[in-house]
Amino acid sequence: MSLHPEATSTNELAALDPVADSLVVADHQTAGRGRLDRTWETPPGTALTFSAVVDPGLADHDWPLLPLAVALAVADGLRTAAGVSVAVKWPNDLLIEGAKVAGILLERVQADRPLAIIGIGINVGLDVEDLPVPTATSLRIAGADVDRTAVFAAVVPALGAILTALRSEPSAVLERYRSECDTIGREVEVHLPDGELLVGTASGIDRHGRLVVGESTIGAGDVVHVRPA
Ligand code: BT5
Repeated sequence: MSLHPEATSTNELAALDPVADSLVVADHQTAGRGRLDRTWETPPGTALTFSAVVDPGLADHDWPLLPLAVALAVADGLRTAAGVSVAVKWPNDLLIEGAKVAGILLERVQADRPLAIIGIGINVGLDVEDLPVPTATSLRIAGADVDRTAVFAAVVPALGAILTALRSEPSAVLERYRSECDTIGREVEVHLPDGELLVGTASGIDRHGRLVVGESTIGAGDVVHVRPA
């Protein structure tokens, strides 16, 4: 494990020399990254920001399940460490009462074999005035008085466990995701990468981890939960 008092982005650092089974942790990120070139911002000392580099040992067709599985693991870790009720929004946002407490950025890099860089950002000790966006929350705001080390100590083994499960029985992990994903059954707005907006009821998750909305299956997009269907 490498621990950095300050880093641009742990995903970026990990990608410079990706080593399987390593962890890159930053006490603070100065250029934290979200998906699609967005930013992930957290004030110093308040958040857990790290990346795990793993060889998931998956067939190519099961790689799309990885981001979903990681969301289940982070949810498990948060429940264990903080006793909070966490919901998973497709594909891998972790919500408490509809607000985002953690985000995941998964990247595939080619080393001697394909490796996954699993970036995880968890809002731990932020107060309301620290929130980077109004749609965010933190464990502290949710009433959990827990430190970053305890959250890390719960999330890392949960991640190991889900990766083992995914390797041995991907369909069982997908089934668990389907039963836990809070998006299913809701009316959603999906902002697609090409700028298009799709509105409908999310009816399920297909074999490849894509969200099914009406006649469409969506591999990538930003979902807004409108209301329960
Ligand atoms: C994500 O992107 O949710 C992935 C975030 C991954 C962050 C981790 S930290 C460790 C590792 N190293 C990195 O550089 N990144 C990973 P996305 O779904 O695109 O969400 C980004 C959007 O969430 C932003 O555009 C903001 O609207 C919002 N946002 C930014 N910071 C936030 C925060 N701390 N909490 C909640 N929402 C935030």
